[in-house]
Order: sequence, then structure tokens, then C-alpha cells
Amino acid sequence: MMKEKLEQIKAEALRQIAASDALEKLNEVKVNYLGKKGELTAVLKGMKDVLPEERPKVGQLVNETRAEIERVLEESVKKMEQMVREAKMKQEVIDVTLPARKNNVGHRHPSTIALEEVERIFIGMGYEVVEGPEVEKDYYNFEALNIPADHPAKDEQDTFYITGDILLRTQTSSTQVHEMEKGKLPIRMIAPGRVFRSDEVDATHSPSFHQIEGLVIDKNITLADLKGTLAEFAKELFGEGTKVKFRPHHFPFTEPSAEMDVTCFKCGGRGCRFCKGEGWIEILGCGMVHPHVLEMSGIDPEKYSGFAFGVGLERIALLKYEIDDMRLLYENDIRFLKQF
Ligand code: 2NL
Repeated sequence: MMKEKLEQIKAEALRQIAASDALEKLNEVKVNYLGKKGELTAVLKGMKDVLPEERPKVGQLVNETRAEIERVLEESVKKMEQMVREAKMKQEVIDVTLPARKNNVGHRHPSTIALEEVERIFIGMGYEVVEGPEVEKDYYNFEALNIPADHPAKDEQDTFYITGDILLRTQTSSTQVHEMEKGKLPIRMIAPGRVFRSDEVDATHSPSFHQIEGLVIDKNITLADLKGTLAEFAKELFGEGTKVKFRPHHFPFTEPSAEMDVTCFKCGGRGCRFCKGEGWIEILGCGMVHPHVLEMSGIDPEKYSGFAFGVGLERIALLKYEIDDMRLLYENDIRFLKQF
């Protein structure tokens, strides 16, 4: 009998729906019972064997069965979706009380720390920080600085030449010459940057290192301005108790020229292992800008005067952090860098 068969189909469909534990399984039931090749469709196809007068009744029964299965199926799908959603929410809960994962950011290189410290000091005194090219014309690196053609610095043993008159700068003075040529006075600047010398690598030398040069040009600038400025710089860099000492020296681009020593910040000048018993540590070269250097860049030495200085950045970093080998600054060994 049709009716019993339909009851049987419905019961089996509902049983399978109740036993489904996933949306995929409910979909299988839907295909197997309601789909084109499903059991109910098969029953409809068998209508030709039913007596004509019975057909409307059987048809109605099929429809009711279909509707009932559909209703239960839909309900179950909704319930199942709700369950899946809830399970997901539970799984994705964020515990805001958990300790944060440590964020491993790097930090500045000791040379960078030293550079920014020097920049901070001079910016505080009203200086501008100016950077320039590492590849320079011979003129800006040597000639404009009054360095004669037969000076040992110009030897191919000491300087990297690209062509006969293009080279890697040996000092950042070239940047200052460009600034003087602009003709805007007064000038109060520092020029930090990478410089190059054809040197063998050892504990205190490298073919590429960094320099910070300073230049002040204005009316009535005297040696007293140089002394006062550099004494203040030394105090800020090495501590309030630091004293300075100027020893006569020679540079082609300054006259007079000097080297400046600071009292050893370890022993305060008494003499210790750090300063090799001297009490003093050499820190920079300086002088009053040579009149010929001013003139070559279009500045009238009768109206203007100035002072200049140059310090090695690595030298400052080595001293400040008591590092005994410059190579450590270039190797980038994390175990070394971590200490600063
Ligand atoms: C050092 C110390 C120094 C300068 C650099 C300079 C720059 C201009 C004019 C005059 Cl544009 N001088 N720079 C002055 C004195 C010393 O560097 O030991 N150099 C070999």
C-alpha cells in the first residue's frame, strides 16, 4: 500500500535527520529523499501504477510527506547551524587577562646612539645637520680645502679614486664646502657621514668609517668661540667635570689648528689604565678656517671668519662604551649589539 510505504519513507527520513551530526549529513538526507533521484520522486514516478481515482489522494499524501520531511529538515539545519556558530564562538574566545607576548623589536646601533647624541648637543646650540654625497669631485674633497696636490692624503695608497678627479670622500668637509658656496651666511652646521680611506682593517682602522665635521662662519668669530663651543660639547658628551686641552697641530684647511684632548672620564685626569696613565684622551681636530678656504668658496675673509672641527664617530662610540676593537662595530654580532 502506498500510504504505508510513504509512512515508512517518512519515518526513515526523520530517523536519519535525528541521527545527523553535521550539516553535510543533513544535506545527504535532503538529496536522498527530496532530490531528483530521491525516494519521494521515485514514488511520484510510480503513480502510473496507481488507480486513476486514487491518484489525487496519493498525490496529496506524497506532498504532505514531502512537506513534513522538508519542515523537519529545515528546523534541523537551523539548529545545526546555531550549534556550529556557538562552538566556533567558544573556540575563538579571547582571554584578555593572558600576559602579552613579548615584542622583540631591535634597537639602535652603538654608533647610531653616539651620532644622535652628538647631533642632539649641536642642535641644542643652534646648529643645522647637513648631509652630502659620498662620491665627490677632487675639488670639493681636496682643492677647496687647501690641500696641495702633493699632500700624502691624495696618494692612491690613501684615497679611493673612481676616475682621475672623482673619488670617495675622505672627509665630510666637502659637504661644508657646498654649503659655503651657497653663499648663505652665517653658517652653523655639522656634517655627519660616511668617509673612505684606503686603510687596512685593524682594531683602530677601517677603509670606511664615519665622521662628524662642524663649521661656524659669521662676523667676528674667534678662537674663543671655538674653545667655548668645544669645551661645552665635551662636557655634554663626557660629563660636567670634563676639562679640555688644546695642543697645536697642522691642517691645511685651518690656521691656527689644534687637537683637543679631554680629561679621562674614567679617572678624572689622574691617570689610569683606560687613558694609559696620561689622564687625557685625544678626541678631535679643529682650527680657525683658513682665509684661503673661505676665499675659494666665495666668502670674504676680511668680513667673515670661522672655526671648524672634525671628530671620528667610531672613536666616540669606542670611548663612550669602552669598546676596545673597532671591528666589533661593523660585524653586527647580535651578542655584542645586545649590550647597548
Ligand atoms: C681631523 C679633524 C678637521 C676640519 C676638520 C674643516 C672644514 C672646512 C673648513 C675648514 Cl669646510 N676645516 N674641517 C677642520 C679641522 C679639523 O678634522 O683630524 N681631520 C683630519
